[in-house]
Amino acid sequence: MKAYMTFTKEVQHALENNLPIVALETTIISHGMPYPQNIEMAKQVEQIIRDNGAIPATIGIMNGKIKIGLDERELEEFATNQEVEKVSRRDFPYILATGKIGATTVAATMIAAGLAGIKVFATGGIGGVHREGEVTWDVSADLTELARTNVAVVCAGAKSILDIGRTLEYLETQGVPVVGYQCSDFPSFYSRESGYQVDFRLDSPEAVAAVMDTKWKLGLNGGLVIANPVPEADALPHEEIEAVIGQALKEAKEKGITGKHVTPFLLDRVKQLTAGKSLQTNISLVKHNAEVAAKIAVELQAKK
Ligand code: PSU
Ligand code: MN
Repeated sequence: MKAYMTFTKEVQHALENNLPIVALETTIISHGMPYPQNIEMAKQVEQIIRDNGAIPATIGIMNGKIKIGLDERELEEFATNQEVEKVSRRDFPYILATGKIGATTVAATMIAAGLAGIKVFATGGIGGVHREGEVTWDVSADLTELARTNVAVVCAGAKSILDIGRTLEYLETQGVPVVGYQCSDFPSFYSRESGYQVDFRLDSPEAVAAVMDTKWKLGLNGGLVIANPVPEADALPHEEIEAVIGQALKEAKEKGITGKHVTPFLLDRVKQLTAGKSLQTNISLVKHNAEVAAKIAVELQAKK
């Protein structure tokens, strides 16, 4: 896969000089938020990573190449082009061979980051086992990627469009540590709680970096989930969001939405049904994750 990768000068320089780097995904830009909030978010998040001492590497696919680091014009393309496809592990060969433009999910970003030697990745929320997954078998490839690829994913937990209990059970089976960053309850994206506990609570970036470093020194391959709750001021009340999610799930079922279209459909409906309130929450939590991820990347690099 390395033959298909290109690096910006900045990321190349950071890799050669062992500087801390934080990977970022493009699906959140192309399929997770509307324009122009998506491009504003993408730029702000990169700036937050720089302000906290690390180099951002937003990852996406264009012209038959996996790009590690995107310039402003390319970010704008991911934010505006309606043709951008959603790329998970399954989709790399098709998107690369056809030269299409592809936004990477958590799973795909982990693959590219892992190969590039980037160990820390900031996003919004991870995919998981969907509600009624025992019937539909809809289990995000993000979970199988977390089982095999050595990247820590800093996120605000998982949205309750998912079955959070089964998602955590799956991660346990696959040996993926779920760390609560300054929290004991696993956050549910819009809300700081889910009613489920994390496996391990850690309160500093150094402590998180130490667990990551130890996992990989032990030869235990795979990722970690670093769950970082949305800042209090931007959290949405649990009951409010549950009602909206119930409605969105009902519509998805009625419309017969399946496969990779399920998550974008639900995200879009939740946004519409909360009249944009969820968007502000989403932006706030991504920025917070970027800050924490940069601090972890700095501490991890200090161990080398
Ligand atoms: N969850 C969110 N926001 C997102 C996604 C998930 O709260 O934008 C995106 C991420 O890119 C994630 C993908 O990797 O959706 C999961 O899609 P699927 O469920 O089809 O695996
Ligand atoms: Mn799915």
